[in-house]
Amino acid sequence: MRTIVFVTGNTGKLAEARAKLGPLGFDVTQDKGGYPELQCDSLEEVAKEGVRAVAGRLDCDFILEDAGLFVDALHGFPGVYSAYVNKTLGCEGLLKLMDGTPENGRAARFEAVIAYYEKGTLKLFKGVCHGRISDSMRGGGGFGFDPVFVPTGDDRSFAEMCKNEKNAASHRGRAFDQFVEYLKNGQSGH
Ligand code: ITT
Repeated sequence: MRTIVFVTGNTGKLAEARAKLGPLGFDVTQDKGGYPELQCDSLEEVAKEGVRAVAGRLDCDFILEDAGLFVDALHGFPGVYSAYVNKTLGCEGLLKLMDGTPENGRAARFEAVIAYYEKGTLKLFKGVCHGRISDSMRGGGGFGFDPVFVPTGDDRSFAEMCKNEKNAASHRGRAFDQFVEYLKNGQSGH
């Protein structure tokens, strides 16, 4: 069993990483040391800055992941500000911002960028999941904006799915698929 150190304070992300990687023979351990999330224009930049900070204190290979929800009707908001907006406005606040937006104008996508720092070299793996913002909160699972996000091809919100169902469709699951491919073959990523 190979160990992967995941630098995250988010137990929802950690549980999803374990559900995805555990059956593939990887033991995911959490590092809660964190890193400053600088105000950057893209998830990739946030992740790269995070790696810079963590590489200074950890003496081993590690991953971290930056994710966000991009809502078309809000011109991509909350995007790189998703963690802050989730803490302050929450799902209810997001639904209020979307008040009056018709069904066909509620498109949104989740994006996740995994940064893997391996022996001084950085690799990025990106996953995207398209969907829409529902008109009410549904489901008790998951975390963050899961109760209001319905992935394309399903009628259920992420919070109504079990971890494996969410991982099969989600931005994080897709980013981890590429990461695992890289670990197996030593290729892809950028
Ligand atoms: P880290 O310690 O890993 O940075 P975090 O919660 O601060 O944890 P991010 O900076 O990546 O993580 O913030 C992204 C926010 O976007 C997160 O807090 C959620 O509110 C939301 N989010 C990201 N992925 C999500 C998912 O799969 N389901 C629901 N909400 C998600």
